[in-house]
Amino acid sequence: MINKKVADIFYEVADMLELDEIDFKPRAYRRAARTIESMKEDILEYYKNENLRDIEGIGKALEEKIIEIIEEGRLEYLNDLKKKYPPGLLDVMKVPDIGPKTARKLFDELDVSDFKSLKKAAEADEISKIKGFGEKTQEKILRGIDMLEKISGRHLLNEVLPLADSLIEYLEPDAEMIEKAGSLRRSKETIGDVDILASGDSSKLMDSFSDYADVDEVLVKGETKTSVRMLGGVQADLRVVDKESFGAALQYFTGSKEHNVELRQIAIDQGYKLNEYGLFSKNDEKKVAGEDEESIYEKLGMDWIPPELRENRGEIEAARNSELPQLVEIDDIKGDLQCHSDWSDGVNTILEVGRAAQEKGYEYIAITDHSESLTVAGGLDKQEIQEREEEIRSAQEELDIKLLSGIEVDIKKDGSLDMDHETLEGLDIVLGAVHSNFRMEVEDQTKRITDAFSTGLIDIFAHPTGRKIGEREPYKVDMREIVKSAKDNSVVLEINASPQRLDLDSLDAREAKDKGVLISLGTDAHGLQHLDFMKYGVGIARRGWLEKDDVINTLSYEELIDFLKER
Ligand code: DGT
Ligand code: CA
Ligand code: CA
Ligand code: ZN
Repeated sequence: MINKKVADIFYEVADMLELDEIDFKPRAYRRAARTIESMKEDILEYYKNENLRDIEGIGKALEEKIIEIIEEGRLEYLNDLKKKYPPGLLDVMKVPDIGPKTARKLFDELDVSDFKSLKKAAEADEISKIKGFGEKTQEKILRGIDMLEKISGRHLLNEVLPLADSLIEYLEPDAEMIEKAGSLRRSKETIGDVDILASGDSSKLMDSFSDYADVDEVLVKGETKTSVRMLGGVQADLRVVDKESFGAALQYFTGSKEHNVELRQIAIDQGYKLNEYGLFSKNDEKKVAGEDEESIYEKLGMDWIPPELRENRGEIEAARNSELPQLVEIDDIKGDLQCHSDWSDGVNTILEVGRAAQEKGYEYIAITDHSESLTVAGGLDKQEIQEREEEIRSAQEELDIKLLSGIEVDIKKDGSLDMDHETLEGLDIVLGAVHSNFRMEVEDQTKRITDAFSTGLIDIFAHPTGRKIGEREPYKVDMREIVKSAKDNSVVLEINASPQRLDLDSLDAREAKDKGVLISLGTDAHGLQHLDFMKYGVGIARRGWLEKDDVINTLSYEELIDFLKER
């Protein structure tokens, strides 16, 4: 769809205009971009019917610009804006704490024109000397640069998975076999590029792939591999192999590299050679396996290893000893344990949320609106919690699914909770979370959280490190202490399934499991479409070696209520 391209150009225009300190125009562009981006219909249809102005927020000026993008494939206005300011300033503005005003000032005073010159200026201690900036701002900018370098070129799962799924659906009729490979198959937290493996008529598959509507540019096209850049910038590789070596290729291109290196060594030690074509006997070069993955692992003397575990973190030894975990699956999940309604910052009513969760086949969903001190998110006070109770009761009458009346209570700076204890005790489920004062010393932050645990009122500690991938570093805590205290106080730790959080990450989740701490999954939904994030949370749980019994969302409603009462 061309919608994405138009939206991206409008976002860029908005950012460039903000550099120019124009007040209302950027907002109009940004609003139009958001509308166009979220429309189900292709705006090409509007263009053909000459009714683009029926779209909300599109007047004459924006209509003309959309037509230009559709007809010319570019927008002259944006090109002009880019002549006025270096386009690299858009990258500078991606650093947290740098808005258009700051970017402009850095440009005017220090000639900062792109990410590279920003880094140079910060490292040369030049930024701290600008009036009104200081050491602290420079520190923050340096930290932001560091974080962006880590994520650079990587994408969030919700940006990539739907795209890969539609692509596979589109290619399926041309393929004998087709599968995701690479980090996407391993459910990694972020994705570098999409790897797809197929067998079938190669020239037909490669042609279909290159012709796909969401392909922006074909980078390399060959008989065995074609690489493209999709609209929005995600790269995708399609590899086509013979059916006889599909399993070997799938194993190879699923990775991880670390897992493969280890596996290849084991093959050598046992007198084999392992590559993307198969497993071969070293003496006579005879192929002993390769059509499917299972037979390769079997010949090497181990159980088949689920892709999420293939990181060379002990899975090979476990597979040899038949000690791999029985990983939790999406179908084991009976409910969602974090979501927000329109009582705080969610967009849907409690009934709408309940209905959507019911349609997903859940037994229950916890409504966990924010508490009072989170004013930006419309946090609830004691009175409002009681009013909300009425609405939960009446929504419950309309539903088969069970609603849990809950809260995401703020843990304040001193470790106390942002709600009186009696009210908290009256709720079905209490999530505790840190939403402010992220930059405390590690000892203080840890104590703040463990103090909150020892009130005995917190059932689940939500998004335990507070990270937002590509936007905010985790706050500094001693995770071993947190896990220990969670164990002592029977607090459950959350894997937040929102693709930008995925927090706990898989390593911390595994550490928690090893120490006997239970995990809960919550999508943190603020709109109905977010309820679909559950699969990303399950992916992290699996990467963390978690089994069904480690995750409280696999409990039935009665079991869950008993558990919450007894803990
Ligand atoms: P990404 O794309 O950065 O999120 O991570 P991956 O794991 O998808 O990596 P990618 O796309 O570079 O390659 C896909 C898989 O192909 C990778 O997981 C393992 C395999 N592979 C690629 N290059 C090598 C290599 O040099 N050695 C080995 N053993 N395997 C490789
Ligand atoms: Ca990849
Ligand atoms: Ca790749
Ligand atoms: Zn939260």
